[in-house]
Amino acid sequence: MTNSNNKNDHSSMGQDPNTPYDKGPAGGWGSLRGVSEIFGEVHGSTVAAKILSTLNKPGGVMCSSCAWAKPANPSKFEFCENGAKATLWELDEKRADANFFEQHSITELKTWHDHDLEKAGRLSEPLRYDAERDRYVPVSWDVAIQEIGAKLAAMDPKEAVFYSSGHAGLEASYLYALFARAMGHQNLPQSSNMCHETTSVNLKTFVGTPVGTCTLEDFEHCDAIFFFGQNTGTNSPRFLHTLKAAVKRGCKIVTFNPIRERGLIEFVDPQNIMQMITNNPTEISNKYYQVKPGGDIAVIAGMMKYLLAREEMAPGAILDQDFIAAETTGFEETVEKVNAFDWDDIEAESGLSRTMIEEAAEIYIQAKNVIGIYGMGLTQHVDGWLNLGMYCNLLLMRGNIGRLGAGISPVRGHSNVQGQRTVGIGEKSSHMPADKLHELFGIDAPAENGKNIVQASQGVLDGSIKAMLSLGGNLLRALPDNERLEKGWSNLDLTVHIATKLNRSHLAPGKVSYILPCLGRTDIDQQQNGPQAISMEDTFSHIYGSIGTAEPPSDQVRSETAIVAAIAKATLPANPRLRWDDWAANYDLIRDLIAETFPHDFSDFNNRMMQPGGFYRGNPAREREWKTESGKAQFTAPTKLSSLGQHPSGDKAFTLITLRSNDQFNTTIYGFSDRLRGLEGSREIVLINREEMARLGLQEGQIVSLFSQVEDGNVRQIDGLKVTPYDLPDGTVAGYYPELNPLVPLSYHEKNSLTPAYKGVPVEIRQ
Ligand SMILES: Nc1nc2c(c(=O)[nH]1)N[C@H]1C(S)=C(S)[C@@H](COP(=O)(O)OP(=O)(O)OC[C@H]3O[C@@H](n4cnc5c(=O)[nH]c(N)nc54)[C@H](O)[C@@H]3O)O[C@H]1N2
Ligand SMILES: Nc1nc2c(c(=O)[nH]1)N[C@H]1C(S)=C(S)[C@@H](COP(=O)(O)OP(=O)(O)OC[C@H]3O[C@@H](n4cnc5c(=O)[nH]c(N)nc54)[C@H](O)[C@@H]3O)O[C@H]1N2
Ligand SMILES: [Mo]
Repeated sequence: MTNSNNKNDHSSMGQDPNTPYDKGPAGGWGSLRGVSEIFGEVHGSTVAAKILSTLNKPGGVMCSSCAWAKPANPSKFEFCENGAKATLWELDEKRADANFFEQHSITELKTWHDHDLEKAGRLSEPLRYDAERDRYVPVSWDVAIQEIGAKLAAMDPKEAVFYSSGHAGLEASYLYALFARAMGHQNLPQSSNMCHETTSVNLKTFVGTPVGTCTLEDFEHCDAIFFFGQNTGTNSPRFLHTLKAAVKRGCKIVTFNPIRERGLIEFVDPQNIMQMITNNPTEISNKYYQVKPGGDIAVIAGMMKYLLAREEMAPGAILDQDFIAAETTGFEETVEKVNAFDWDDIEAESGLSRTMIEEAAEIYIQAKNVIGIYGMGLTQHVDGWLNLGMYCNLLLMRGNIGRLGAGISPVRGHSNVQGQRTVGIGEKSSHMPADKLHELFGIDAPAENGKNIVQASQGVLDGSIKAMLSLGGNLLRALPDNERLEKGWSNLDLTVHIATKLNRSHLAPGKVSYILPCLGRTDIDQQQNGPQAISMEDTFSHIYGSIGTAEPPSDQVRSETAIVAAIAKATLPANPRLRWDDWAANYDLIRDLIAETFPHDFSDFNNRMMQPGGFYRGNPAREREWKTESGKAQFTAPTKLSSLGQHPSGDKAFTLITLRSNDQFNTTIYGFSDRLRGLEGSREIVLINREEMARLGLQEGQIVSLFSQVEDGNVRQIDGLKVTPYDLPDGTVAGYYPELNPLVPLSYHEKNSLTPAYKGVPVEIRQ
């Protein structure tokens, strides 16, 4: 019930969070310090320096952190603070080896902090859980693979789930997706199910593509960029260089976010000596509006009302009527619904004044080309579909999709999260063409869809799922309701983790449980046919090759591709067309198969993968080819003004936003400094503004509990949170992911895609 993951007290009294904006701009000296702290702590060798110098450059290592583009003409250092942290974290010289596991039982390790589990070092040999000794013990690869294969072969395929976090390259991912379908299931959930699934499902309905329509080139031609719920400074810092260049050209940036995120306010380019010496930041956002969580539909409805009113005064001057008539459907109904909304309600739901919303709308009108950026602030809400529908409406009104300098642009999370979907990871039959599977391998994939991560988790709880394979990731920290789920996990017959570092999910072993250590992106991948490259896709649908150059952590560590191939071979009946050994020996063969399976996206894959700037697989909506049901871009008539599933009720009730700090990559906690927000020392905190503190009689530093207000018979509670004053809208509290995940019910998710609504949970504060 309580947050037990707190053995080491890393807290020191934080700096005064009431003035978080005096901590200096994003980038700058702070980012260099952030890197050097990890550099000194984890790895001081020249190998690390060498790898960093090749990061995100053609022929080098593609960063394992975020999915931002790798430009054709990279800077001298084409990496950011967080990319460097991710790289150095992987190049860890410490080893979580047999000796480590001999010393620490699972019961003990469960009391460790996430940070300390990963700090144990790189996993370096295959391990099997020994229940009697409550320890993971070394095992040979042969025994591990044969036992896993035999267990999988003996079960109903639909009882197995193959999860992947968005790290693994296209080669391993394709084999994984093929393996599942050859076995007879499509239970292929992915981290995007907790992330941009709202995009994949809903953007497809609105404009006929599950991914964004922009490329890097558009940022050279846009006149305004809107930001809804994406935190660039922390989550895709290299984007700040693109923004800086756009600002210098005179491009306007308008941000809607409940939190004043440093990186969207100002930025000192750590690669620009003059800026560093003078500490003279570039101002990023012209306008920054602290919308209430879930208030974006109201904001956009207000902006649309303003556009419609202006159009009425000067017909043809504001809207792109030709575009609307020729390329879209649903406009009239949408106009009717938007005009029916009252300004008082719009102001109440958004927390912003009519003047502010009209001011933003005027900037939108003045710009010829507009890009709409968004992130988790729009996707992780119950009515996330309507957030995106309204955003598309706004852009479509002035023809801002499908031309240079304009478009809708989700910023993806994991470095290959988008690419894994492109090559077949996903629970739907449509994710991998059935005719190709039949033609190439004689496989008939199941016609019915498999389970996404919410459905798979429900299956763990109700006992219908028996085996869980994880290609990376840390589900028992990342998922909602993780405390409830952890209990269900131990009832699984088989759990297999293919991982680089130890995490909490490994500590909930099923009846038979393995940890299989794998190579990371930076490691040399030596196979029978020589060293291998792997590939990945960025948020702009560009595909790049990546070659690791570091010595692997031990000779026992295998590539993800080789591990997946070996388990598949041990599970499936022999089929001469499934050449698992050959594929593991030479990844060129896998890329040929990817090109044959998805010819439109990957033709001539092997020859193009090292192209500087990556090769573009194209996007139909960018060409105004609308692959929707109607063959047109779809306006969405709004049904409500808030994307919250449930408004909090009562005096002590608040909407909770769960946040990432600048010192974490998802569940990997590098440290305890959220430098850009001026928060230091502790992650067990609850942010709330001073007026709300006074109203409730709360003192700074006081310890409180949060209770979830979603009622389904389960009490969801977190104790021990330190009250920390912070500039937030009224009625809003915030705290860190993953610590607060037990408060989010598994059933509280976006309507169409089931993406958990991590950004709008109704909670109550209790003293
Ligand atoms: N350093 C670092 N980089 C990362 C990650 C990491 O953990 N650390 N994670 C990676 C992954 S997997 C992903 S998906 C991306 C995530 O990157 P983002 O999409 O930026 O996601 P978050 O940091 O969760 O939150 C985004 C912002 O939404 C705002 N927000 C919350 N609720 C609302 C709302 O209702 N409306 C609006 N307009 N804004 C709101 C929050 O204040 C926050 O600034 O980052 C990737 N990059
Ligand atoms: N409350 C709340 N919850 C959230 C979110 C939120 O905003 N709020 N965000 C959600 C989002 S956007 C996402 S994407 C998910 C993230 O969910 P996951 O992707 O499942 O989690 P990660 O923390 O990225 O996984 C970290 C682990 O991956 C393993 N790993 C690292 N590198 C590699 C590699 O190269 N190969 C392999 N095989 N393993 C590797 C390591 O063992 C490490 O411990 O969390 C979601 N959960
Ligand atoms: Mo994500």
